[in-house]
Amino acid sequence: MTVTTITDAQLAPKDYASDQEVRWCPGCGDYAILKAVQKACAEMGVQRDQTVFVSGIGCAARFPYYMTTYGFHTVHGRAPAIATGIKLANPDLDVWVMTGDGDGLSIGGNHMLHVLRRNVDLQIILFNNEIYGLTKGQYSPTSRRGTKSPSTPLGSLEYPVSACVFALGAGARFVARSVDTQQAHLVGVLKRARAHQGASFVEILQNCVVFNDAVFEHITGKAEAPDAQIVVEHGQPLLFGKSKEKGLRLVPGKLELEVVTVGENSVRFPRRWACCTATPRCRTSARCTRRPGKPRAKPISMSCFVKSARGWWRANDCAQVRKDRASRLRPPQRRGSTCRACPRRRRAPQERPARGDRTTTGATVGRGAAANRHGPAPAGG
Ligand SMILES: Cc1ncc(C[n+]2csc(CCOP(=O)(O)OP(=O)(O)O)c2C)c(N)n1
Ligand code: SF4
Ligand SMILES: [Mg+2]
Repeated sequence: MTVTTITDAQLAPKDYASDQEVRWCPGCGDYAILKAVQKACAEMGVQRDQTVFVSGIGCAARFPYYMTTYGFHTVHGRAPAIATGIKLANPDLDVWVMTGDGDGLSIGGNHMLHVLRRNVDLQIILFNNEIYGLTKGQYSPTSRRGTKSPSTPLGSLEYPVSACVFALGAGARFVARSVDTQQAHLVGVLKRARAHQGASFVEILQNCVVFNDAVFEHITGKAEAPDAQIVVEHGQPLLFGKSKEKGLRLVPGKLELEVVTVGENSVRFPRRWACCTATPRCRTSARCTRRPGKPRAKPISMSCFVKSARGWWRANDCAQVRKDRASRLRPPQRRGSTCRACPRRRRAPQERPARGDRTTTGATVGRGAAANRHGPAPAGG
């Protein structure tokens, strides 16, 4: 008889799906994200018993229930702190933070900032639906200006935060953006996020069919996507458009991007990417003849657009924590032994001043801070 052992390396996406009933609204983008994560896990051979999904509060935060890995549904905005603790306690675990735009950038904005700054080795997946879904549609920090919601009935006045720009500002070394419905792209991004050592930040544009339906239609719609998305690939020019006929380039001599058309005004792919030298009247060059027309809308970037090495948290800080933990677990010092920090001999316990003795400063031992602040306690006090 042949006995087949199923290892996690052979698991299929459905093996990462738990038996819990999925309670998102029908049509919610969260389903597609769940599917993509399960597919990515299967393709990467993720070990279920070595993986933890940590979430805060919100619709997105229900995620850990639906995975057959370990999981924590924690406190609003605090998933990064709890995930940091988990990673610290066991650096070998694969820890994912699943958060929403409200959870991660509103109440948890501070925690998000610091987990990225510390470069803790986590995958942080932010479901951005530009709304508080769970609490019935209030505007969130990513809602665009003018969003009408129960908490902003006349339209929101604030300018939104860009999740990716926030992450870059916090010093994140891996920042990516994808879309719930673009499965192939999303799975690829998730795999690269997991492969990165250090904090990986992935923003997913997620459709909330109930409270903010079609809010990303101008980016994700079939007709709009070619002109609105730019898929960033390492070492490749930033091309977009139906037949990749358009591109983004730096305006020569300026830290500014402009949209150009390949083949127009001497723009060629890819060698002349830097400047259109044969066009005397262009704004960017005295020799450029191109008359700048109406500025074209710039597409938003997709994929991983920052990835560089930096000392990551496990290597530096976990070593420090392990050292500290080891020193705490060391057997207690014997009486009268030498102090490890200085050549003095430790005082044996019987040499320590007894409760009520006066110290050299005149304070009384053993009566707490108040007794020391206010001098010796009255007799019998
Ligand atoms: C301390 C605290 N404050 C407020 C809430 C109410 N609350 C629950 S979820 C949520 C916002 C969730 O929005 P988001 O993170 O965008 O998740 P979504 O539901 O959109 O997936 C809020 C404000 C709470 N549960 N706890
Ligand atoms: S309220 Fe929106 S985000 Fe929440 S489950 Fe329903 S569709 Fe999804
Ligand atoms: Mg939200």
